[in-house]
Amino acid sequence: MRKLYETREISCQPYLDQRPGTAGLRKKVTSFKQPHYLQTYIEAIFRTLRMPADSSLIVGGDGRYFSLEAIQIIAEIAIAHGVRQIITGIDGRLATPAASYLIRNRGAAGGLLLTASHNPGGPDGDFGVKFNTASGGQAPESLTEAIYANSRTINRYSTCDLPDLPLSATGTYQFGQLSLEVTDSAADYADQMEGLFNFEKMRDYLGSGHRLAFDALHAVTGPYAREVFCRRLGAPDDCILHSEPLPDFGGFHPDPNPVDAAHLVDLANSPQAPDLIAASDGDGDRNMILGPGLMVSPCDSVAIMLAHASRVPGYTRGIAGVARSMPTSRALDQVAASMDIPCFETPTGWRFFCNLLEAGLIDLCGEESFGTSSSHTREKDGLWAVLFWLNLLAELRQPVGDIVADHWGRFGRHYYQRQDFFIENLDAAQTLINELGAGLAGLIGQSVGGATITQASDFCYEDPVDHSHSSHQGLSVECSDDSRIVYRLSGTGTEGATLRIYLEKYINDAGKLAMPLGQTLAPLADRAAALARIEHYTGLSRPTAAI
Ligand code: G16
Repeated sequence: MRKLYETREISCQPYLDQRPGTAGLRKKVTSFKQPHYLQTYIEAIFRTLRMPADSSLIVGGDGRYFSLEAIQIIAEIAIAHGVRQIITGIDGRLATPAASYLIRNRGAAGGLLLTASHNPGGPDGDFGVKFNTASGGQAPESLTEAIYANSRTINRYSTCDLPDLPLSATGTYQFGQLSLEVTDSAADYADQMEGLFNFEKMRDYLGSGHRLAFDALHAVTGPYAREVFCRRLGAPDDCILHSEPLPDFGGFHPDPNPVDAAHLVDLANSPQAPDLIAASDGDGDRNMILGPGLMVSPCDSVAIMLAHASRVPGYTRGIAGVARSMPTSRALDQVAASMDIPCFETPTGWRFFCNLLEAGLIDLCGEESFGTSSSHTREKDGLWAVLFWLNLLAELRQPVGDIVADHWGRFGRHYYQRQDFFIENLDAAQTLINELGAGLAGLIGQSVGGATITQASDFCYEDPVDHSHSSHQGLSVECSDDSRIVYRLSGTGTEGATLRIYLEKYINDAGKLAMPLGQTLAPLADRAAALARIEHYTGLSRPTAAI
């Protein structure tokens, strides 16, 4: 009979498909359940990292299907690699921003975040593993590539047998040399938020007839939202919708956007619309902000936050700089320029913000993909963004729509939309990008749809801190009518390919700031489709979704 805690070696065949995408390794649950699949990847992480003996590790995630089995497997491999402490949340649940905070706060060697973020869960859904470094931030590209290279060579891994881990309540347990701590990360998180926002003012606001609706989409944020909004801010229990975390997210697609969370757009457009409506995603790092009659574009949201940052206690000391991903609209740049602070343009993927945050070059950053955060953590943070807006509403006592309209009146409006084309054939999608990329230089000076192409480039980035280079990070076409089109392939899907087309048109004419979005961008969408010959390569004449 095998002895508990005794390290043993298991032989296996390497898997060749474990290359992480935009944010960690994401695959179907069925892939992760293949024999030794997760084990191989975890072994590759440990071999690449060579963590110091006696390290602590944060392990946990959005609680999706397969999480509990994964935590058990990871703990057994971790102990065989000398890890002496694992900290996790109740039922193994840790929101991504809370995990990032715990890594930093507890001085852990890093964290294994078990999430496929906004991708659906359940036995036929997706699972994912993301490694975060001791800084709390996502592993940089050089590290994920090294892990991938190692994963292709793994033909044995070290593990041991542990009893079933008791994860259902807080406590500290000892298993041989491993100490397991199950912590209430919602309380830790709420404490951190109390240091950033004016809770008294928000309590007054909510206590004086203003209403909030927060939809946790049956994902990880329910307990956090209950702690923050109900226990600490006095909001009624029923302001949290779908608050119970479920392994399959209750069938929701846990992506807070106007297509997958259309019920919130309906609520915003109804006569009963609360003053602030918000949602987060599977692992709690994305946010969607709505007010009566409108959804705030994530690109506008981060720009508005910057414009009003001095009203929020955590940011009164000033903002050193800001950053956005390349496809995100330039609304943020406009505000940064008015404040005379730098605005960095990075490739898509939160990991690219981490060096800038760590070096103190930026304090606020955001992406079109419903992610916003600040230097308080090294991940994007859904509830933090909702609290920022709630704090702003409590300060300004204006409806969300008026705050947005005032912002456009001051800075002009960046009309913005992302169109997603789901393409079954990955090769067809890659050919489209390759062909468009190869012809970029020839586009400059051409006339399209009444405008002239002024710039066309394949975005590459040099990190200002470590000077690493990342190439082929999206194709950008700018036109003389203050418009821009960006093309890139999604890096978070688990089947086929999703071509993302980002449309942006800047208008600063007071009489034209409230035009219908779709209608305003329709000519640009036609231009984008024609330039990339989308129908020719994919057979698709319309986007699968417009967000
Ligand atoms: C991840 C990254 C984000 C990025 C997004 C884009 O989000 O963390 O920084 O903007 O992917 O995804 P895609 O490559 O599909 O456009 P998440 O929330 O899935 O972790």
